[in-house]
Amino acid sequence: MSRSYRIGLVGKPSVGKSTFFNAATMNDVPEGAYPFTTIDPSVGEAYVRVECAAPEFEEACTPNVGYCDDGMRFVPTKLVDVAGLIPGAHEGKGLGNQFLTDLNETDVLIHVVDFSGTTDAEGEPTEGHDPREDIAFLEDELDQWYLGVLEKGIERYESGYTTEDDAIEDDLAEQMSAFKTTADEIKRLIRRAEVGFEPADWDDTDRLDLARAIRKATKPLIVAANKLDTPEGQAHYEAITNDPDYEELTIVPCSAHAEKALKSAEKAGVVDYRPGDDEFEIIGEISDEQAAGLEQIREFLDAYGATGVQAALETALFDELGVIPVFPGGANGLGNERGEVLPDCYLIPPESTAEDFAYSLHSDIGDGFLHAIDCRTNRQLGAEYAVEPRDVIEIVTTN
Ligand SMILES: Nc1nc2c(ncn2[C@@H]2O[C@H](COP(=O)(O)OP(=O)(O)OP(=O)(O)O)[C@@H](O)[C@H]2O)c(=O)[nH]1
Ligand SMILES: [Mg+2]
Repeated sequence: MSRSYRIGLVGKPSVGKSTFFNAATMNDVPEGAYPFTTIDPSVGEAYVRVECAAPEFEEACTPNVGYCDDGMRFVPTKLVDVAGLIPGAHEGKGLGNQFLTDLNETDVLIHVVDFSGTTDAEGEPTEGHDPREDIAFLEDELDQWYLGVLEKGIERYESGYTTEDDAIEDDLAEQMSAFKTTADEIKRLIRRAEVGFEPADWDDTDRLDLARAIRKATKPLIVAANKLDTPEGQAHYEAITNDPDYEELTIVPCSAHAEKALKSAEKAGVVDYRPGDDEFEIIGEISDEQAAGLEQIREFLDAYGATGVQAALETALFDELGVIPVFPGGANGLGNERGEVLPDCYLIPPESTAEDFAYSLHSDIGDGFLHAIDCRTNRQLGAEYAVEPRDVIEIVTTN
């Protein structure tokens, strides 16, 4: 079966991670204006949107998992709400190391940052805090954590603890296996860092640079600029997205509050809202207070195009990680023997080939792979074909 991806929400305390999590998953984990409201990580089901392919075939789909709303598939993915991190977490400060370990399990991170500047480095109320500090601290904290693990790998290599002819990349890959990396990848990163293959020659800067390179390769990250429903948040967002120092960083404007309010109003039958959309419709009786609240949300959507919760999830998974959504189909119609139409939309790893996709369906399908068929054009595709987002593909096998 195709694997499932885990998106991790990280950041200092009180930035809105749990609010984001609840908005995305419609769960009910505690939110609070005090640090360390969350202690144990929660895992929930969120959705990423993929434009459904069925309408192109003039069919209506019957999803196995998730749902389809007016031509938009909502494909489930795992979302993890991690406890807040504070500077020094890698040395055990705050709730410490345990929470860095929770991050091991994730494939990509959304760094939730309080752009309103109303919480300090430890999540306590303040004013005028610069979100740039938070962006830097989290990356430093992760780098220090990676560095600690890397140093252990170097020690292991230098002590000759493992077999004598082990190359450095083998020892590092072994030590860093929790980060889902391989000796080939480590070798590539060492080469790119131009530090040579003799760790005795690596100074502190070389080591930190290498730790950072491994972190970036194994734990891609985007920023959700949260609390943008505040004027201070909007001012910081303007400034930071126009600052050339932040050009490389993907920053998604976000109001977890707005998303949560819209989903709750939808549930109460007061509005018609499809998550991620840039608009909603009021369909029920509302008080003046509710009307004023919804009006503010409407202004937010007009300014930023969405609440940013869906956008952050999809940017992390599809743009930053490069995951490919693909529909298994049939060249003679999309239905299967059970009468289901386009029942699945799988999320497969970046750069997957048609053969990789066959293996992700089942090892027997991979083993028996003959060729694939592009169901839109009925064109035959070879084993090496690079699968593209939203492809509808049938696999033809020997069995
Ligand atoms: N204005 C505004 N406030 C928000 C938003 N999202 C969250 N908050 C508030 O920020 C505070 C902290 O929210 P939480 O979701 O508990 O933050 P957290 O990051 O999970 O905090 P810890 O669990 O302590 O690490 C709460 O008072 C929320 O109501 C938002 O989009 N806009
Ligand atoms: Mg929390």
